[in-house]
Amino acid sequence: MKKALITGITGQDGAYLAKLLIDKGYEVYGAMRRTSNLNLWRLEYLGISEKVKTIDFDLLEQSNILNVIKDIQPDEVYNLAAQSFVGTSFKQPLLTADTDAIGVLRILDALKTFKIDAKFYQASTSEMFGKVQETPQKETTQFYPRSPYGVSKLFAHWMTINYKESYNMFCCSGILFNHESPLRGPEFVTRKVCIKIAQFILGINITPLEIGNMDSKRDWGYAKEYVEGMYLIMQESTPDNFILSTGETHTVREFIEKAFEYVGIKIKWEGKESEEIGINIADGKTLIKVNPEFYRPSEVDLLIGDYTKAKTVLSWEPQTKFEDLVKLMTQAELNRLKNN
Ligand code: NAP
Ligand code: G4F
Repeated sequence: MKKALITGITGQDGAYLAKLLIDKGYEVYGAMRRTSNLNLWRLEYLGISEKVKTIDFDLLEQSNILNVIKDIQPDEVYNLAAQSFVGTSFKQPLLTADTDAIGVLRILDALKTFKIDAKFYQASTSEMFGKVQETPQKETTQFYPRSPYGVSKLFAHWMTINYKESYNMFCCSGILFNHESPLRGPEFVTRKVCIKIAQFILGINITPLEIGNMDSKRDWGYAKEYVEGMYLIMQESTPDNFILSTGETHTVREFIEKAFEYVGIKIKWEGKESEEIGINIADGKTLIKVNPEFYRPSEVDLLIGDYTKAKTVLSWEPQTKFEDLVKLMTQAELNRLKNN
């Protein structure tokens, strides 16, 4: 039985990946930091909370990382833990760098120190492309990160490559474009929109959706499919970096329009920039308004990934299209709220 250590087990990808590996017969160790509330709702949602062996782990604590690596002696380490919210990275840049940059180095160095022959996967991100230098973005596209999060992840990405090249370790990265699901954190724009729509429809909260920049474009895929790509990247005989994406891009505005459309509401837009509002055509009510609080000091305007390498080498391909993703997320929120 192979042993996998997954950091970030309480997050969206950690939960989906744990389910995939358990189904494949792995012994899964889920590394999680201590919080005042046990945060296992995603593992419970997937019915695997009893099957994951949870262990205390914090990316900020080197001695803890050393002990975990030494005790478990994993075959595969998936480092999914991170301060993953771009907005917060502007407000907490040092914490973000300590977690997302130095935290990764702590793990790499622990693996090197104990000469553990484990494969290591780093959760790299399309945020590293930032102010994009080429469209669509490929594995060879030059990086230009635009946030403390993106800069920290780029450090971790290069450290992963550096440990591979310097110490002959199996270190690889997935450069993943945005991937969403009903398990997405509520602060990310897709789930935020879907939660609000479910609240409108069920009459729980009828204040307008407050939103930031609606013109940025993202390449949104379905998280459940992306963890399959992570697994395939780790099964290669030589470590390499792969983009996982859909090859399509849509604005935040389109996501909002499609999600409202799914519940039978057509939106018309009035006003400009911070004064813009979205109105229900049927009754003239304001359902959306821009709140500049959600703007970022510097924005990533456009992301669209070329996943040709993953398709050719790994036979990985995304299945869920943008509109289906919007529908499945909106429906999941409606179900969740009705059941509660
Ligand atoms: P997520 O839902 O925000 O999960 C992040 C996980 O990291 C949570 O389990 C969190 O624990 C944990 N964590 C945060 N700080 C930690 C620390 N100091 N020590 C240990 N654990 C810590 O993120 P996700 O969407 O699953 O993404 C997984 C990874 O892929 C992240 O590294 C993210 O940056 C990267 N990524 C995500 C996307 C995407 O679109 N989802 C795209 C590209 C790359 P708590 O539950 O305690 O907060
Ligand atoms: O949903 P978001 O917060 O995701 P973002 O910034 O693209 O980052 C996500 O994807 C990255 C991969 O490219 C990951 F590495 C990262 O960990 C994370 O998972 O924002 C998407 C877009 C941005 O342009 C943002 O400015 O939506 C815009 N936006 C507009 N209004 C908003 C809002 N974002 C949030 N979170 N909340 C808003 O009200």
